[in-house]
Amino acid sequence: MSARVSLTQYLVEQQRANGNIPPQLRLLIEVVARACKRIAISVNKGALGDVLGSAHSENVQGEVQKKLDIIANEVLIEANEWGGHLAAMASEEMDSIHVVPNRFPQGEYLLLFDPLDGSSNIDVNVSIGTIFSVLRKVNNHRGVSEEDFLQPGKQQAAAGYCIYGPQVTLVLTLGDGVAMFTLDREMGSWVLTEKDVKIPSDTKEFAINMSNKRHWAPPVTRYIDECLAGTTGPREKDFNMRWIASMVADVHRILCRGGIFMYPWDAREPGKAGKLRLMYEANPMGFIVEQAGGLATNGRQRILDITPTKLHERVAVVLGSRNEVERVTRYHQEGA
Ligand code: AHM
Ligand code: MG
Repeated sequence: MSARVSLTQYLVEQQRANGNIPPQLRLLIEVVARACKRIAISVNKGALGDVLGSAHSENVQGEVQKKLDIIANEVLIEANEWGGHLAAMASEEMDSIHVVPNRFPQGEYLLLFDPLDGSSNIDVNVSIGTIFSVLRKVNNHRGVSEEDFLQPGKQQAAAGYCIYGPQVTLVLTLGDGVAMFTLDREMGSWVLTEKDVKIPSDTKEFAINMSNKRHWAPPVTRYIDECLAGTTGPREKDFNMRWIASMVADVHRILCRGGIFMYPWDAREPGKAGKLRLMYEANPMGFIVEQAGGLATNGRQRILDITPTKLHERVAVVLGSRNEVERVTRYHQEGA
């Protein structure tokens, strides 16, 4: 049997090989991974713990929060605020940033997260996840403000997600490829189970919420209609469809076997940008997908090039297998 490589060993070896993981960043990744283990325990308790159902509160986007949204948010904050690796955190579930309290040392990184992605799946026992993104605090001034977070996604130092599914898997990029770690529940440790993850450039599988079709822009309708036309249509092949309604689970499938994921421009949303959040969902997933050889755009522009104007900004998302994302983006450029 080949030797098992732990997350710690992987990070140490990456640092030796590439020098791209300063001690604060390594601590940050290990702390987030540990927090994900705690969240996994709560997720697994389900109806046996007091974790299911609504918390009867709303987040800044006006969405009703689930108990697990709040539990996961608290676990991530508590785990991360004392270590000295962070200046501040931002979360999909908090109105404004959480600055590391004065009683702890301030670090040089900023952490952003969607603590529990796929909230609508919590109570029905379908895969959900935690998504995170790491930025450097680039300004050297004392203190930290929301403005420090408004950096384009290409400046991320690291990004990852943890999927709570049949297995608990942590997927990580530090800008040098993508690695997957599976949680060994008996040992309580993360074991490297896949490195240099690559998304196939071609696919016959798309993921989109078809019930929104009447709200899409013409380029998206054209792309999906062509997929649905099958072997006698312009694509001359049959496509399969999957929609889990947990971005983490849909992206994970794409990393494992290819595919295209779209949460497009939507005529109902304010600003019509779509549903997903740039800084907690699109940027980290865009970074991971690019590092695995795929592409991520908003239909017109590379996601990682967008400079955010506010913390909770929404964005249209098209990501996954390179040739399909290029096609959708070309249809947007052609106007339909
Ligand atoms: P959440 O962060 O509140 O859970 O919302 C994001 C989720 C994504 O994981 C998923 O792709 C999408 O919302 C599903 O939306 P819909 O229910 O409109 O299909
Ligand atoms: Mg989410």
